[in-house]
Amino acid sequence: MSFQVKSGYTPFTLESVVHFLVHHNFIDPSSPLLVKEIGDGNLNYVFHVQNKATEESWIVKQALPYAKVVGESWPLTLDRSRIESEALIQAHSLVPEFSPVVYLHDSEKAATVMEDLSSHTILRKGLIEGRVYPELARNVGTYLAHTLFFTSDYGLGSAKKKELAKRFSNPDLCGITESLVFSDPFYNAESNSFTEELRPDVEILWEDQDFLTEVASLKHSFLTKGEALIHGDLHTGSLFVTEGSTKVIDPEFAFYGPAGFDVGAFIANITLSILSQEAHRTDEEKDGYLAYLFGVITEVWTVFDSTFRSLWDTYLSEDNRYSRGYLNTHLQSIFVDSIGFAGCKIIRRTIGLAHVEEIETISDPEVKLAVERRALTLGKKLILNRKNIDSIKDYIDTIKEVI
Ligand code: SR1
Ligand code: MG
Repeated sequence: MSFQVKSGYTPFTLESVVHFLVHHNFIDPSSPLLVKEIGDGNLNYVFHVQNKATEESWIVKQALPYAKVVGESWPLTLDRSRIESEALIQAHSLVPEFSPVVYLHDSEKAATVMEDLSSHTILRKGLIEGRVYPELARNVGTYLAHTLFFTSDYGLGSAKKKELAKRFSNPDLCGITESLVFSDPFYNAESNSFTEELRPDVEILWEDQDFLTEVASLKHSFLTKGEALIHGDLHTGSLFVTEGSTKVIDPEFAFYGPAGFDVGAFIANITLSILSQEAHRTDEEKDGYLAYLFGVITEVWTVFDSTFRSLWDTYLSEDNRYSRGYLNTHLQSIFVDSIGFAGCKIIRRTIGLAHVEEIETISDPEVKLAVERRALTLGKKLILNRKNIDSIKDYIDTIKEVI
């Protein structure tokens, strides 16, 4: 397999990443350094470089010319590295408190040097450990409202929005989502992966034509609804948290897409955490922790909704002044999309290519199977009933019916 990469590109080693930082004047060649590769995602290398004398540190994220999770048989554009760095810079300009600082992007090396967030934990891991993040829902709701409003026609004006959209054409990464979220889990695709005991449940999904038509309708929205510059992969592995701080990372899937895709991704991944809790908490802990997670879903939507309304009231673009009365309809459409996309995401993480740690680490096969069955039942309900789920309380009640 050969790749079409720029002539100066080679994947970094622990040594060459240091040369790269020296070349860009971040460090002196004589600095005493600690260098580690810490990437645990599906696609990239992530290096942590620390100057032991000054304790300054950096993250260097480098794209590989293929999907690391699959191997060299799945080539991927290195341009996603540029898209990611530009999306981070864009988010930082709107919500600096929720975005890491980008220090430098080198397009030849497909590498970005950014703020080290080692003091933070990946949210998915924190939720597996049963941690509580009191600011999380408010921060994510605020992040979503600002990024999704200010990059839309309503926040930016239609001409500027079209200019911005030119920089975020992202066909390779959108192609991954189109396959792994909206296509492969819904037929007998090679990329799927699930235990044999789940097959009868999966085959029921594959044979339900009304259900497949609803999935096709959601896929059509993903393909065509260029509402806002979305993160595109806002799961709990794309959030770095402490008790008081929330940072959104990894926007390499960013493109102009449906606003509900980001909201739905976050809600879906909190829902997967909810479904898996019976395996991770003791009976005494479980109810309290579930109440916290239900509260996160409720609050993220209510904060998103109220913040988006107030941004609309204050900053609606001049060219959309006659659309002012469209707000309720617009938010209702984002809500319905969010529920449907959440359903697709819950199903893809259960039977598709890339699963989630909170379910994969369940050691009792019977408990794991029961959790996976509930995930499929819930995902299907959300997709089929999304237009009748009228409020975030209805969404929570739908999860409660299933568990
Ligand atoms: C081949 S990449 C698999 C998944 O990892 C990313 O986080 C995205 O969710 C993608 O679908
Ligand atoms: Mg990622």
